Amino acid sequence: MKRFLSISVFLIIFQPIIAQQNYVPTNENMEARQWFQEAKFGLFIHWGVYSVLGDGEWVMNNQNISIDDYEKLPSFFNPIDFDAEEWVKMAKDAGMKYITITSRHHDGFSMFDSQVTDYTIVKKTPYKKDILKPLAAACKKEGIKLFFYYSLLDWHDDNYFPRGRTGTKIPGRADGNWEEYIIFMKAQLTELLTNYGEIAGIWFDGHWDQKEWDGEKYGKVKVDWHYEEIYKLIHDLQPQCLIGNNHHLAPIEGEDFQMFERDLPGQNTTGWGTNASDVGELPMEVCETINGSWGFNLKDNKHKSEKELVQYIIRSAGYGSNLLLNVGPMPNGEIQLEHIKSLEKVGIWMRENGETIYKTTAGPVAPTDDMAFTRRGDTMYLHILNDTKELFFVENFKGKIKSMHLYKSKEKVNHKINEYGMFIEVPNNKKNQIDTIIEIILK
Ligand code: FHN
Repeated sequence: MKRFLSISVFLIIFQPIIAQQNYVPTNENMEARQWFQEAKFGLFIHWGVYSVLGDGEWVMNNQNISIDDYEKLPSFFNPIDFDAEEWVKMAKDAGMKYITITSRHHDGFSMFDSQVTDYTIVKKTPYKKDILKPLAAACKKEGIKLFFYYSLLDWHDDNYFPRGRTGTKIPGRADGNWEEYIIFMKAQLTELLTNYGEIAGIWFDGHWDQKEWDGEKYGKVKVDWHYEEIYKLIHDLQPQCLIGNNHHLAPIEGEDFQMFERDLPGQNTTGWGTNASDVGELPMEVCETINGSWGFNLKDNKHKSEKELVQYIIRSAGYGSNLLLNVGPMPNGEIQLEHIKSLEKVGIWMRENGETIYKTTAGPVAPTDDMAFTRRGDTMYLHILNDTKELFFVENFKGKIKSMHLYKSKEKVNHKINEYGMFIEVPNNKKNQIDTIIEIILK
């Protein structure tokens, strides 16, 4: 049904971002932040009806699939091999401490039982079941925390109007009412935070869709996202629930963690990421794909090696950040075998070396291509990642060292510190292909 732009929408356009005013996190929230900061590794899951087409989660936009045609997709989505317990065990065995799953992505399809729309897995697919329910139960059973990804942007709902920068060529979209859209999101968030037990966090995405873009840089946000009300609603329903928003900006008041997409904090290698000056004080999370795609992509064989995955965990931890590593399950509910196997290998590494990652903070020197530091109290771990020289140099290292040895064998490591930094002697035959860990005890 065609709906018209209301006057109130005109009035709210061009308003600045208004965040949860004077937000004081509760004790539960502060404890949750601490847990999050220590957790270091989580599983990201992008799963929706788009998986049927095997062309990623942006397929609706990329192929300009009309609303009518896309609405046929749910009838092909019947994930009879989905086993929530298997997914959770896989994550746990990989050393992951939490799972973040797409409850609703940009295609606007709800993967849960929502009463405020008919466009849901329960009402529109032959599967007819809510997948978040068994996932929440399995997570609870295994002691894994659960976060819900929630898209702010929607290519399906007419009320997502004014339109954003993306999805503009999707045929069949009508004008709607922004305020109705906000009411809808609040109702869905209430469902997500009421019907699935304790939720560790809400992971927002899509803010950037409403930013002006001149082809080179982003400009003003065109709408009022009502963050103040939305963030307050979440914290009122579940005070411990951590709010993160993938807006690529400095944290907005009311948020509890900051995320970085395919980017180590402050690097902005993508060009559209977060600038170094916008890195805040909140716990951090870097997200990255296990191959090259978020949603299932049949032709994507860029599977990352064990070395790449483990080194990304280490580099993230070297910045004091978590890594949220993504898989895109197939439409039958299975995770690709290549990814299961890679996660098994990562799990073995984490069981042997997790002490140097979990519960650590960033080290004294920022990570480089060749190394990263992690630290817990007076113990520092130097992770040598890509070095073949026997004399390894850490520029700008300062600190008084009590002892230094190889993490595994406990063999003593010779070193020297001068005004330029620290020289460490590690014979090549003592080096590990993925990570040579040196334990340093400070005085
Ligand atoms: O558009 C999304 C994309 O599909 C995916 O969900 C990633 C995950 O960080 N975030 C958005 C792009 O910034």
